Amino acid sequence: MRTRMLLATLAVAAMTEMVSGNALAQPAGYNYDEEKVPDFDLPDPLVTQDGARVKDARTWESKRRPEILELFREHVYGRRPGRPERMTFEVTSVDDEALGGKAIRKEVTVFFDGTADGPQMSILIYAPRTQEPVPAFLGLNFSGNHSIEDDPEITLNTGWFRNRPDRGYVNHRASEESRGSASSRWPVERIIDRGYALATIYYGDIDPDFDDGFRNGVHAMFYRDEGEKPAADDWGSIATWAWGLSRALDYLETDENVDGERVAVLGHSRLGKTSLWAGAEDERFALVISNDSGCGGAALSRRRFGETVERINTSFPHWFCDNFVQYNGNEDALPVDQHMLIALMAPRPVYIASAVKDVWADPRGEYLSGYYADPVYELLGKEGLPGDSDQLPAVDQPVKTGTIGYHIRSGGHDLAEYDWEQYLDFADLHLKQGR
Ligand code: GTR
Repeated sequence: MRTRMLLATLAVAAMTEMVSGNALAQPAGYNYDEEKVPDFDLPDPLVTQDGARVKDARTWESKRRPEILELFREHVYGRRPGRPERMTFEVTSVDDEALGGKAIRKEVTVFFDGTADGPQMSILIYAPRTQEPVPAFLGLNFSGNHSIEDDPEITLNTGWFRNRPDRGYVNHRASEESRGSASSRWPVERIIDRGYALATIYYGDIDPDFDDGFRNGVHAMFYRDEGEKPAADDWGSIATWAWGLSRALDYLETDENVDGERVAVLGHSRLGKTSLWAGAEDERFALVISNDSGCGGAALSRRRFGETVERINTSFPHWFCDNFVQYNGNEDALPVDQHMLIALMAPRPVYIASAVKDVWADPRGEYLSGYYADPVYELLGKEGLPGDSDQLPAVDQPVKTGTIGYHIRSGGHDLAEYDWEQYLDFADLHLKQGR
């Protein structure tokens, strides 16, 4: 797996602050030139730490997969606790006639420590009005459950938000004006019409997205001692959000409208990094989708194209575990790269999506993760990425017939209706056909 060589460490330069969810301006001082991508060696997903080649599914499952998972926990995302013993669920609202009568809408509160004043998250669920439980998409949202649909019945989230006065977020709080402000990203009616349920949670319910030394959100439950310092391999925010997705799946497994064995986890950008890590940590997720996840998500770190490990650890010190900082400007020392994260989904279906203008996220690096994960799928008897080419497919020409799906869409950094259409087709293939 020799590609091209490391020339120099890219310095952290002019930091243009970027607003989450906007078509991103590309900060200056980073590499956007394919010719300047350094040569590098990728660790082989099918060679164990002690140098033995993995030749069968059994060795992958019993030895190599657990080894890779541990490496990501220790060096990248951090370790997480299990399911809290005292966790409880409470259905707080149900409307059997939502969306003009075609859907059931409900809200469910998850009390992580079983107490009403402890940490908690609210799941908003839409499901078609059918007799049978249906497959579902589960994804975190950036702006509150009330932002996905302009509906006064959805509880307005009272937690901390990034200010966006133009969308009704002022003084770090959401106002009535913010209802439906993210509806372009959540085509609820279309999802229902295609026979799927949708479940979503505000990511800040699980862990507010700012650096507070791993104290707020659900971390509070696990660091009781004031002076206790989180360990270098303790969970960062991405691992915490991913843990929240597993807790939502714990609930969905009990919901009569949803088939808990057919839940696709999806996320955009930092929440795409999160959906990938959720799928790696929790094999109950039947399908995993990364939308424009970039650095620390689907993009290969060693390419140092667009956002780098150093830049992400500097701008967002709370996203990864503290050990990840060792790889700032030192990507070649990483015992993993992100193709191995994709390989952790195998043999389950995974879809990676990029956008042409989203160069900060390195579309080619996102594609290559799928490409280099493919041998693991082949070993497990699945067609991974169709075509077996290391060249990006044409724009707006999805590759969606294999177990690894991919597209590069025209336009910028966003979760668009086009993306959803491909995910729905991919889900039809893997979660509906043959059942
Ligand atoms: C950017 C960050 C990206 C991506 C994005 C987002 O500022 O550099 O890695 O996660 O935010 O989540 O919107």
